[in-house]
Amino acid sequence: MEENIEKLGQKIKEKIDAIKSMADAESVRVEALGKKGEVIEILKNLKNVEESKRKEVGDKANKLRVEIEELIEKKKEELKELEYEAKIKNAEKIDLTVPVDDKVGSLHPITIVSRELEDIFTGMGFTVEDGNEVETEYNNFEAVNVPKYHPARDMQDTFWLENGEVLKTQTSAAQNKIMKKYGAPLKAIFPGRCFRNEALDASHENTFFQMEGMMIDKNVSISNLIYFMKTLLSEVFKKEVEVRLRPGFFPFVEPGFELDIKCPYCGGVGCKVCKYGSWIELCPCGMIHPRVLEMGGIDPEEYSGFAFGLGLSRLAMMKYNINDLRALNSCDLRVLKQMKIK
Ligand code: FA5
Repeated sequence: MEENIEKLGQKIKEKIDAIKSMADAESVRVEALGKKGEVIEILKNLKNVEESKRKEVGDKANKLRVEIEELIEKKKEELKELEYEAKIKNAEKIDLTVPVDDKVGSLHPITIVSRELEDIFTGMGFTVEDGNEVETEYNNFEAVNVPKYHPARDMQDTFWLENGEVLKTQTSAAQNKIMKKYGAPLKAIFPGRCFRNEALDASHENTFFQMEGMMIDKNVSISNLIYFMKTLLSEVFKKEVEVRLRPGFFPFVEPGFELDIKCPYCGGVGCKVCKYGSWIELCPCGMIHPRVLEMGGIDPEEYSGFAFGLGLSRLAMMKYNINDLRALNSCDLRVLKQMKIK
């Protein structure tokens, strides 16, 4: 009997060596270890083995069962690996030119608003620039006139990396690099993801989007700023939008403003969107501080400019009547399906 087990083991191992496909592997497994498999039959019939030899035969058959299980599993892994390599080598080629089925998904509301703004601004001669998400402390703070230990740093609770860099708290962090890259005159916008350590609520997220804009030239004034913002917002909301400026403090602009829009939903009568205040705070802005121009390599005696930092997430929220900003980052398909816009 023990000799038979050895011979059987030999025979099964030869079959395992010859396996060429997953189907082969499965049939060898069933033949040996299935309900009526050869090894299982030995175990089932142990009661018929002479008592003195029963334990020894049982141990051997069990050992063989385990060994075969392992060998077949190993073979399956090898086959998977070969299949994968073959796919990479030749078979699967993806045709990137096949038209996308645009009924399956949709662009995210923030992407839609961002692209809409990019179209409007490029039509007015602005370039669209990229910014980093990880920034140096210098670009995020010092270069926009927020020195170390200045109380203005407290306005933005920041995520610091171990190497001393930060997750960008504002798109203004790209101002210095863009000034150095293009010099004056320049007209640029730079949308981007920002991060702050915030107490979260319906209008505050720890990860949100802003769109920065800068125009620098000779004789740029606040009137230019108001003109561009009015044109932009009227296009976004598809109607004439009334704006007002209030004084606002940002260390990198002088004077600085908060730009509010007359609520585009109720026309200023008062509603839930404007919290019955008639105006919505949307876009801090101002004339770029001479020191910031200087740090960007631009002569403030010759040039002036405006900058603004539009809250893109909040604009998307308003445009699409979303009453909680957190829904935009939720990645919850049930929520995003309701926002399927284009
Ligand atoms: C700034 O970030 C300035 N860098 C803007 C600026 C640029 C001013 C250029 C002057 C010149 P503030 O912290 O207010 O400012 O943010 C700008 C906008 O980003 C806010 O009006 C708001 O719409 C949006 N925002 C700020 N924090 C959050 C947040 N936690 N969640 C969602 N949106 C936010």
